[in-house]
Amino acid sequence: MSKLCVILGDQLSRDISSLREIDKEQDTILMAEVIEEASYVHHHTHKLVLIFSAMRYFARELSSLGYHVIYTRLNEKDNSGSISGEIKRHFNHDHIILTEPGEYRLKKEISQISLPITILEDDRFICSHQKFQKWAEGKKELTMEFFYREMRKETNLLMSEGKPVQGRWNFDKENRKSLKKNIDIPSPKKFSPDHITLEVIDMVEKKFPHNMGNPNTFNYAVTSKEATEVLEFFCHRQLVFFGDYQDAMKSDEPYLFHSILSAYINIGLLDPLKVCQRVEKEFYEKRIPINCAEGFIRQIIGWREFIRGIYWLSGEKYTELNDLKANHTLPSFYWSGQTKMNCLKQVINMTIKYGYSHHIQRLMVTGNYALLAGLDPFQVHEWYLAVYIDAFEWVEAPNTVGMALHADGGIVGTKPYIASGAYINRMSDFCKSCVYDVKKKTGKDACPFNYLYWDFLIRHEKKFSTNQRMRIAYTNLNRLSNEQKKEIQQNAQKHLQEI
Ligand code: FAD
Ligand code: DLZ
Ligand code: SF4
Repeated sequence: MSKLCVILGDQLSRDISSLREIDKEQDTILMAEVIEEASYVHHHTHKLVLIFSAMRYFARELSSLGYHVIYTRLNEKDNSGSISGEIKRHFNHDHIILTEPGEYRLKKEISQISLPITILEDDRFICSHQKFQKWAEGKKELTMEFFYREMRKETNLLMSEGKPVQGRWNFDKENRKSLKKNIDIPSPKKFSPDHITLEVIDMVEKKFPHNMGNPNTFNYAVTSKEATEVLEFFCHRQLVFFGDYQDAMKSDEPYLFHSILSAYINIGLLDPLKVCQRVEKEFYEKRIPINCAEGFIRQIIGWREFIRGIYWLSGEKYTELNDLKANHTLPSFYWSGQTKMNCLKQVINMTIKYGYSHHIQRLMVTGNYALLAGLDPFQVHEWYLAVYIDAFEWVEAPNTVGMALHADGGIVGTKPYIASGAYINRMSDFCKSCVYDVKKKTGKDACPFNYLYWDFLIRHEKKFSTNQRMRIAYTNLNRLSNEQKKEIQQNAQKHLQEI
C-alpha cells in the first residue's frame, strides 16, 4: 500500500509522527507552499520568509536522506493554491498520511477531502488532547500552576525523588525585577541569508509588498542546526538573567534575555522537551540559578502546553468569544506604530522591524491597551496572528483572546491582566521619553493608560468588583470621588473618540 505523506509548514521535524510511518522505498512526501496558508491573515514578511525558507531546507534534507519528495513552490504555474488542492493534485497512492494540523481551520479543510486519510497525533507536544481533557474534567477552574506540576512529574524535569528541586514548584516571585542600569545586553545571534533564503526574500518582497516588515532585513535561523545554535547562545549568554529580567522592557531592545526560540519550536526546528532538558543541564551543572531554569521550563511545559490544551478543549468558536462586549475598532497605529504613546510606539515598531516582541510587551503593552480601550477581540486576535514570527492560532488565540483580553470569560486567567501607566513605568524606560505624564490620572497630558485603567474598572464594576483578586483595585477605585470618576470617564471617552 503506497502512501502520500503530507508535511505542513509547521511540521518540520525529522521525527514527526507522519514521517515515522512511511517507507522511503515506496512512499512519497508532499510539501506545498500555497497562497491560502500565506494569506489567511496578512502575515509579517519575516514570518513568510522563515516558513518558506525553512520548508525548502527541510525538503532538501529529506531528499538527501533518500525520501521521495514532491515540493510545490508558491509561484509554480499549476499550484492549486491550497493544501487540499495540492493533495488532490498529487494523489495517485492508496492512502494519505498526515500529522494533525495545528488549527481547526486546516484540520477541517483536510479532513473533508474525500480520499482515504489517516490523521496521526502530533506527539511533539508533551500532553495529548486526551490527557488534557482528563486533567480538565470536573474542574471548576483550570489553573496553569496545577497543570504545570503534573507536567513536571510527567517529564521529571527539575524533580528529585518525586519532589521539586530546591523545595518549591515556582520561583516566579524572583522574576519580576526591573532592568539594572548599565547591564550588558547581548546582541542576538543573526544569520546571513544564503541563496535559498535570498530567493524566498525576493519572492516575498514581490508577492506581499503591503505586508508588515522589510523582508530584506530577515536574519533568523531557518534550519534545525541554526536553531540549535540559537539555543546554545541562549544557554551561554542570556539564560543566567532570563529569570530576573523576564518582565523588564527597554527602548529599542526587543529581546533582552529572552530566548527567541518560540518560532523554531512551533515550526518543528527544535523539540520542546529537548530544549527544556538542555536548560535543565545548565542548572545541574551550576551555571544558572533555579529561578532561571524553573522560570524558563515553566513557560514551555507549563504555559505552552496549557495554552494548547485550552485551544483544543474550547472548540473552534473560541476566537469569536467577546465576554466583555468590547467593540472598538483596532486603531490604525497597531499597523503603523504612529502614536504619541511611547510604550505602544516602541513595542509596535519592534514588531514591525523584527516580527517579535517579548511576552510582557505583548501582554502588558499592546494587550493591556487593547483590553483597557475595549478593542474588538477578533480584530486584535487577527493582528497578533499576523504580526509575530511565532504566531499560529493554537498558541496565539488563547494568549490573546484569553490571557490578554479576558474575552473568554476567564478560562485562561481568573482575573484580567490590567495595569495603569505605573506598571509600565516600573518595568521599562518608555515613560521617560513620552509626551504624556505617567504620574497624572486625568487631563490633557495625563497618561492614557491611567484613565483607561480606572475607566475599565468603572465599566466592569459589576463583573469584577466581587473577584477576590481584584479587591485592591476596587478598594482604590472606591477612594475616588464621584467628580474624579466622572472626569476619568470623560477623558477615556475623548481618547477613544480620537484614536
Ligand atoms: P521566552 O520568553 O524565551 O520563553 C521561552 C518559551 O516559552 C517560548 O519560546 C515559548 O515557546 C514558551 N512560552 C512562553 N510564554 C508562553 C505562552 N504564554 N504561551 C505559549 N508559549 C509560551 N507565543 C507563541 O509561540 N506564538 C504566538 O502566537 C503567541 N502569541 C501571543 C499573544 C499574546 C497576546 C501574548 C500575551 C503572548 C503570546 N505568545 C505567543 C506567548 C509568548 O509571548 C511568546 O511565546 C514569547 O514571547 C516568545 O518569545 P521567546 O521565544 O523569546 O520566549
Ligand atoms: C503559516 C504557513 C504559511 C504562511 N504557509 C504555509 C504553506 O505555504 N504551506 C504549509 O504547508 N504551511 C504553511 N503555513 C503553516 C500552516 O498555516 C499551519 O500548518 C497551520 O496554521 C496549522 O498550524
Ligand atoms: Fe505609555 Fe503612559 Fe508611559 Fe507614555 S506615560 S510610555 S503612554 S505608560
